[in-house]
Amino acid sequence: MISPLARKSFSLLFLLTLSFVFLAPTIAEAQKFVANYDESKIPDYQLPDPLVTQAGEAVTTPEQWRERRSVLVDLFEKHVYGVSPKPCPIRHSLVSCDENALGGKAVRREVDVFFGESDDAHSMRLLIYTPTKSTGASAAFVGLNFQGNHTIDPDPSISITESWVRDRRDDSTDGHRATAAGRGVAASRWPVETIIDRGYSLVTIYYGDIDPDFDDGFQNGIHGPLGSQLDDVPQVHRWGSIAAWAYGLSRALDYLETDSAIDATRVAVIGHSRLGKTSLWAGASDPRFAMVISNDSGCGGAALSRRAIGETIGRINTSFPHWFCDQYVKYNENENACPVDQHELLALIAPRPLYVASATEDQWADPKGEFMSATLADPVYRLLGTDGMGGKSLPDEMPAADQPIKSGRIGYHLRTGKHDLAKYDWEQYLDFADKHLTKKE
Ligand code: GTR
Repeated sequence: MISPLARKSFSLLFLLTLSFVFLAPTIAEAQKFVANYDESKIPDYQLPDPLVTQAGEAVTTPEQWRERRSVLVDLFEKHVYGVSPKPCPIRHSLVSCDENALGGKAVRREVDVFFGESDDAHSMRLLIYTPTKSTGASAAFVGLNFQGNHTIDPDPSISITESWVRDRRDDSTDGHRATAAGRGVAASRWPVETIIDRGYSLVTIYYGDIDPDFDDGFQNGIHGPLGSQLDDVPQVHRWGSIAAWAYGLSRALDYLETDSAIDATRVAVIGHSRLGKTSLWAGASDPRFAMVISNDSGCGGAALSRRAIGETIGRINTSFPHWFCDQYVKYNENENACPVDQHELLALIAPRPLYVASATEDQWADPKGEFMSATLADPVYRLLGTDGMGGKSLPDEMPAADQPIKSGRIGYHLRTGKHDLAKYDWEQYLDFADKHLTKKE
């Protein structure tokens, strides 16, 4: 005989099991991220004004902006990208030189730049093309690449990176190492010959040389050897990978200041996607970059976080926990609490030329949010005496696809096509550079 009490407990257990079986998948489902692409479902938000101090006072002069700027840099460090160490001394060594690259149009060099003076200092390899016909030092584009320097051009004499690489489904990688099959696979993103023909140098570095792109608790790459300098900085505010990559770009610029073939006062920093987030932070945190280009940088780059459309802070911190500082997690599904938004990152680049680009099929990166961000940086550019986006007033609407806005200090275009760095993008950047990076006599 089963007692009434035992029967009761049995039914309770049965009910609990049943609800677990049916409810657990529903809970998991609810936690699964579903991107919003509907403008009408954007949560209410209020954007911070770059020209209003944290104490609520209006910033009306370039002097006041300088103060405001340093507060904003500090906020971006502590809440978004993390605090980086002070610049370390660098040393460099020439690895290879081809005076007859691209059929004689360019000199191609590989230069290792070391983070520190010691023999065992961590290093990154710069692949440098300079135009042979250039008289004197040339302006340059500097950008990180995703798969290794050997992937940007099929030239078999470019060394294959020995750093950790993300495994691909093809034969360009093998057990997190790059293979010769990857030579030139990213060439469409790096029109070296066109850049050289237009009179510019190109400097590119594999981003994994600086910091391998996986979450290891901020230990590998330069995080390990340089991180000890941040002992006084609370863990939550220490640099993530984007800050480390940006730090690498600044050390590359330190080297370029010593390279007589390149005019380091005329260097544009360029990046696509996560490396576009990186070029923006590099340009914002290092005012020596004379021009800044963000190609499809999206969430944590040029796009406004508070719109929470496409990729969100919560989603990016879940997929890539190592890109930002740990504090940034506080703003997962809580964007309004973040003391800054990304238009203020763009404003930090003022008055230097800034180009933001989006692509029609890249809704994940929120093209509209990228455009709005660029327009919201305009008042800072105007306060500093430039023409901002150009024209007397700002465009009310996004430009149509393939109709670049590039007459002012802030450029923008929406390219037809997918998330990529394409020939069309480069054509606009080269025109923009012709306008802004020409030598001042
Ligand atoms: C995506 C990420 C984007 C962007 C992109 C990339 O997976 O969600 O923010 O950075 O990667 O870098 O290719």
